[in-house]
Amino acid sequence: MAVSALDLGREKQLLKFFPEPVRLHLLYTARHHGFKMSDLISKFDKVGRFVVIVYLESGTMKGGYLSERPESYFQEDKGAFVFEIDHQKANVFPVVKHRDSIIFNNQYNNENLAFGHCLKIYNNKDKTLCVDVKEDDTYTPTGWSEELEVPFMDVELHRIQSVGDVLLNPWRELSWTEKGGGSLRKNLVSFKPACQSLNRVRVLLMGPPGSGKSSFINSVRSVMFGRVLLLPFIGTATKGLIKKLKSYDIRSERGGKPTALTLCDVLALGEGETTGLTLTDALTVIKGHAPEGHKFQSDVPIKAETSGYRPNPSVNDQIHCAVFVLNACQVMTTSEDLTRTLRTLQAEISGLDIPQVVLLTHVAQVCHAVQEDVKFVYSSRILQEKMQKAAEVVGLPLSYVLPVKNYSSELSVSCNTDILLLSAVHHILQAVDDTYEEYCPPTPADASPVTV
Ligand SMILES: Nc1nc2c(ncn2[C@@H]2O[C@H](COP(=O)(O)OP(=O)(O)OP(=O)(O)O)[C@@H](O)[C@H]2O)c(=O)[nH]1
Ligand SMILES: [Mg+2]
Repeated sequence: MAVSALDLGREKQLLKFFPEPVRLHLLYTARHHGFKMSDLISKFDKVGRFVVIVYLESGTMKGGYLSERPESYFQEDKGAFVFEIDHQKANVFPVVKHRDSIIFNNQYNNENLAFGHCLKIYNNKDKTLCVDVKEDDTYTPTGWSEELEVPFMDVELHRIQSVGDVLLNPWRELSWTEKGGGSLRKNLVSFKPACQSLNRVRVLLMGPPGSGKSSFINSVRSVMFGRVLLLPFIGTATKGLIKKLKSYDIRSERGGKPTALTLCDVLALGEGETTGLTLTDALTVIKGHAPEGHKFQSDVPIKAETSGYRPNPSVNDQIHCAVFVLNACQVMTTSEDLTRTLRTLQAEISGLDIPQVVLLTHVAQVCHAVQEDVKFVYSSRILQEKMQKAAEVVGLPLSYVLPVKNYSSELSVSCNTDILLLSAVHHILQAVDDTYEEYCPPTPADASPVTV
């Protein structure tokens, strides 16, 4: 495991350079990951603020701060600074000439990262990591005398994380253990709806294009199969990939018995009644009139004449839980049109006495702590805000919002991602039981005498 060489005293000095309380998150150490520029560059996160530290053999620490991931050859960074810390002093030198604050090159064999000309990290002729220091007018005068290939012991890259990002105590409890995951899985496998007239629970996923409806289905199936499935119905199309009503039974394992859960995929919601899944069609699907495989057309609503139309759907043809799927990365900027569509749907579905929840996807994309480990979902302040917004957009209470991380780029399943997905499924099934237990008429089976 990579461990930082930073001792507490020098870490405190370094953290004082930041006006707000921050903490460091180690991404790279040369000693652990390799003395090559490509190793260092590959460890930058996609977003964030970063600090590079060089531990010189003299005992001094020199380094630089970037308020953004380096991307371009000359990167303007008004917040950049270089610094030096040793046992007597800690000095910070803010950038003066913003335009040249960061010089970056990640071309193969020519990789380098430099803070003006004050501190340059690059590969030497032997393709090993190497550091030059000197004084340069890009930053406030450092008084550093020029030293090429200065002897050093280690180079580290850290991400700067605001302390306020992670709450000390999670605001919802979840057992992040294999045992906890195992019992959630068992619950799903053995689940039988409390209402005996229900054979199975049909859950409809509705949301804008690309929100992760199909990925959720794929992810739940992946959890049950124990490996990430690669299926063709997941896309990156902005206009919506899935056009049909398609129901997926969730099996307990590959080739195993179906659980009582069926997840239904539909055309993405549009903004208003003219594109995407219309309000009329959504309600027709929910009431169970729409046939499996129905191909949606925004301008041709489903009606009695539609091929396969069910005029008298049974309780088992209906949808038993409506799930609004929203992307955590986009929820803050939900358009007025989409908000109106979601709220109208929510109000209409409430009128049908059908439980509703919000599934918030892409949770690892909005918070570093969650990206590191999804077990931080309920400790992440950023995510809490996104969940509050998701609740507001749809018009449901926060307790109805379920965060998930769908499998997207991973090739194998992971315990905590599974737990979060299974927990969402658990809440959906719970919501169905809570609702249907209330008003489901007793079936003949209820009245039959108990046989021992
Ligand atoms: N990182 C990440 N990516 C996700 C997540 N959910 C979905 N994606 C990605 O987002 C893209 C769209 O996902 P889909 O599942 O196809 O979205 P959809 O809602 O079914 O979209 P349409 O069928 O087009 O309406 C895909 O590239 C997925 O891999 C998630 O939780 N995290
Ligand atoms: Mg889809």
